[in-house]
Amino acid sequence: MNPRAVNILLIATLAAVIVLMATNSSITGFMAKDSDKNYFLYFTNIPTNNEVSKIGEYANVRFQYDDFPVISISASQENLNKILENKNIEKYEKVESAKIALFYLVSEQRQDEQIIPSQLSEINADKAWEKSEGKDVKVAVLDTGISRKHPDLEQNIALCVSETGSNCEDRNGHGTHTAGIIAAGFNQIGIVGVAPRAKLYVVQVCDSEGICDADAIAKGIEDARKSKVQIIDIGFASKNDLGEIVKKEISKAYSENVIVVAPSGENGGFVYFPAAYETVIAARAEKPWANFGEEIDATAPGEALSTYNSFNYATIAGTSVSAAYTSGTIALMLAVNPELTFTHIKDILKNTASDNINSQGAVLASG
Ligand SMILES: [Ca+2]
Ligand SMILES: [Ca+2]
Repeated sequence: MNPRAVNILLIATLAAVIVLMATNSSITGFMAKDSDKNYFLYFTNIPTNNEVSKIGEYANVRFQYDDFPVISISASQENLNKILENKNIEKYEKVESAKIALFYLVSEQRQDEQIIPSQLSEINADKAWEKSEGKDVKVAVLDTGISRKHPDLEQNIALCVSETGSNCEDRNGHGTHTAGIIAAGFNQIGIVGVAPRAKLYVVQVCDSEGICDADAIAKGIEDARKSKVQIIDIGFASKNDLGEIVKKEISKAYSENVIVVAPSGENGGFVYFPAAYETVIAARAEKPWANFGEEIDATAPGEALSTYNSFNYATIAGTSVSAAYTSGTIALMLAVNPELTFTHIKDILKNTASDNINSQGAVLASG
């Protein structure tokens, strides 16, 4: 055998070992398969460590939740049936996925000299800045992560955690765009966010393709709650209900006076989830493609230039843009009066539905 052939053989052997290591996901010897599906398991009583490790013999345990007797797993139908023999399991649900609330990417550009996007004067944010720049209001951004070294964002990032098994760095661009609308800095470069002195708590729950699994979403809401954020800005939407645990995590956030804001979706139909839940501020754009219904609480711009990957800037159309404008505005309000409740905020937004943020400028200006 010549040396080159030996090398190729060695590489092939190494590759086989790596593949084996990757599929053999746990010390219990459980072998994951591509055809495995993700499920939530709802327990009557909090499962013991023993119960969870027993499940780990048949499935890959994905998430456990601190405040609810629920776990998520990845398993084959056959192994799921074995797991369900445990009488402590009340029910199971398939884990749904949401998608980033993006209609389309209009363009990408450099933006060296700072401009104030026209949307900010449309919503009177620039006038509101005399009263409030959203100083130190904690806003969680649940999306594709963030470009952490972006010079227009870096100073406002307080925390970045990933629930997608990645490292929080945004490989899509959407999360970075959303974060910039809320809190891009007032400096020499790029753009300015609605609340340029708010603090960003980034939770990566969507992958680089913009797909967001409901079990990662539920965990991300838990992360945000535990970080004591005041606002949770959601950048995704789903046609299907995202399941009981997502709804419960959002209700818990609501009971802790955390304001959850979500986009209505972009197929021109009914309001998507989680925006459709009662304990969420649902945001839409005044565009024919933006989903609409009685659940809507805020109308805001649906297209904006904001920060993007590779230290760049991009114009994006989507209801995640509307949600981000709404979250930024709520941050301005909470900096002035941290005691405002969900109901207060919802009333302010609803009473002025057509030019909602416009009058919030007035609300802020009159104190
Ligand atoms: Ca800037
Ligand atoms: Ca609502």
